[in-house]
Amino acid sequence: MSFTLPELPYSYDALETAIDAKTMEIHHSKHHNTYVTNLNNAIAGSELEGKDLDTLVKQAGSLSAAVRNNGGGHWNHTFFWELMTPNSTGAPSGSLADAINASFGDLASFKQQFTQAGLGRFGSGWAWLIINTSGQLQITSTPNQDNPLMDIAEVKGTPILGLDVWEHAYYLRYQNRRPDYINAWWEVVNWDKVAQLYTAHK
Ligand code: MN3
Repeated sequence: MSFTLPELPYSYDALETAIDAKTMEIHHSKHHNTYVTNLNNAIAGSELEGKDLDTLVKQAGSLSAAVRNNGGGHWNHTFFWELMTPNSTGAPSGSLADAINASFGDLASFKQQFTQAGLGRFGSGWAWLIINTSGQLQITSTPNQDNPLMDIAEVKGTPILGLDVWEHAYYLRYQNRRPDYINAWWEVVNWDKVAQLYTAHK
């Protein structure tokens, strides 16, 4: 069994308020697709073939760079697409909102700290909101296509929100202006999905 590129849950132009259709198309059909292809090539004929993606990612430290980078790339992008929607509620509600307020003060402070994690990631990588190994919400970031599920992650936990801050995620519209990209991205966050993940993993 090999890995396949998942369909987006919306059209390429659905997030236009934050991310232009051309960027979405290239990001999904070229970048993500390449991670899938390279992952399949990297595990073909090896003992890793047939293992599920979570299992691979969690043992990243003992994998080749090709499997770690492309497996992480496939996991991260599959996750990222689901965390955006053209019908964002704009803010979390219920137990997720309570947990964010308890951990970060209020939503504005959370957004500011998460944004800072994305801006502070030098070069390419991701910002994350995770449930850490103590069961607490925590903001972290990872380089390249690493993620907090990986055994080699500096801060480990289960991601419930993630943001791609590679230049390929925003360069066509925003060029070097990563802060503008992150600022606009908040408008398309799928808070219902974040809440689902929070409830499932807390
Ligand atoms: Mn990307």
